[in-house]
Amino acid sequence: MHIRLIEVPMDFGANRRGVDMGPSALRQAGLKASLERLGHRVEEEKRAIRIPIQEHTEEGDPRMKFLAPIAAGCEQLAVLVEEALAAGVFPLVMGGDHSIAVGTLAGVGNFNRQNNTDFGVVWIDAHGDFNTRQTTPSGNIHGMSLAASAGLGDPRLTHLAGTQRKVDPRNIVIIGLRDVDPEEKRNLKEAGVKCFTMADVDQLGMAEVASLALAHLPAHLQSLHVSFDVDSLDPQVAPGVGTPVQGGLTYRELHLLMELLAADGRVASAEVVEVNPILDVRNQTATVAVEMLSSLLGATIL
Ligand SMILES: [Mn+2]
Repeated sequence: MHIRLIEVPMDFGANRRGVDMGPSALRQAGLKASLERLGHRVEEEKRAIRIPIQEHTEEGDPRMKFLAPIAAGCEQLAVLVEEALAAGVFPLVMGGDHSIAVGTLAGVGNFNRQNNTDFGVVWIDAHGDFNTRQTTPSGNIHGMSLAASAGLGDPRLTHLAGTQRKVDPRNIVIIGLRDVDPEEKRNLKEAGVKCFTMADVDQLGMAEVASLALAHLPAHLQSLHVSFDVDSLDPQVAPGVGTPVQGGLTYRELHLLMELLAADGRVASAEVVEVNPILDVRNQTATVAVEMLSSLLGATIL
């Protein structure tokens, strides 16, 4: 496969600095070499996405903190993702906090619209990221990115890179969910997003969860986008994240999920977000993330 690495050193969507160094941490953990060992051709997106320095920037609306720089970065990202897909290249987006998904999904959505195709989203995350300006307890936009991509919330996010809804909420599955705000819960239910919580993983096992998730994303969806938030993993495995939540996926559970997603054969784009090297232990979190991405992109045991 032909893969293009797109760096988005975005830290405006989360409430602490450090995730802007996520791309460096992933590179240090050997992302490129790991993918090349699998036989992929890996190239760099050379047009840098410019993210201003947080301390030089106005926070703005406290219910949508730093909306302006986030929207500007996401507009740039949407173009790069769409261009990669149009060139038949797999965009692998390295965050950055999860607010960047607004840009990634705008790019994927626009590409699919252009081609009259449809796609599904596999959102692997401890959180729903399904708040709006009205329901957010924190004002952090990384908690609104999936909702915005599904057409919910402030038009300055939902209309980014085009006024249309980027993804049909019925074509979204969330896996690993364990920390949802009260009103966010209602948003998820009303939108009809299919959620697999940690209780589902515990009761059914990951093999069954993956099978149900893929069955929810039927064959008329020609491609899948995987949005991998490293806080889906248990903090013991992935301590270098801004918003850790106990009781997360084990290494083996997420590894199996990635292998089963790869075996499905429809994954055409992916992003990895919320790696925070400041909070990490000897780059453990980025290292695990690279191993998971390698499995998603075809590494097999035998
Ligand atoms: Mn997230």
